[in-house]
Amino acid sequence: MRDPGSLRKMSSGNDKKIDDGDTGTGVVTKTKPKTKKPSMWRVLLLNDDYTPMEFVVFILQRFFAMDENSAAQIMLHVHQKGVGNCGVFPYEIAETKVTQVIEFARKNQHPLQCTMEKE
Ligand code: TYC
Repeated sequence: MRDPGSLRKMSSGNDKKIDDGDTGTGVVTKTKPKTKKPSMWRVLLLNDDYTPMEFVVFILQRFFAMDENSAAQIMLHVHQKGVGNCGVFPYEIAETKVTQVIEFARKNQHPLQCTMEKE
């Protein structure tokens, strides 16, 4: 006898149910999801000897939505260790932030460098 209810219980999510007749059993095949979650990218700030500390704190507040304390903490970390994490974003957002930071630094004649790496 047909029992569509049991077919429903056999599968989930991405399963395709193929009714193979009237036996009440089904063949379940897996299909790959057609969308992938975007890979995430870490935006990094690099230390240099010339960019003023206050400018770096301002950058972190303006482009990474940090409060002044978090921004100062990250800035000091970069100052001491040479590199620091500003946040992790989907590729295009990370790329935009890197561009904005570098452009803003250049406009203010600071050599600040910002880059990104796959998480
Ligand atoms: N090292 C800089 C100074 O002493 C400060 C600085 C911090 C520069 C972080 C860049 O990403 C940076 N003025």
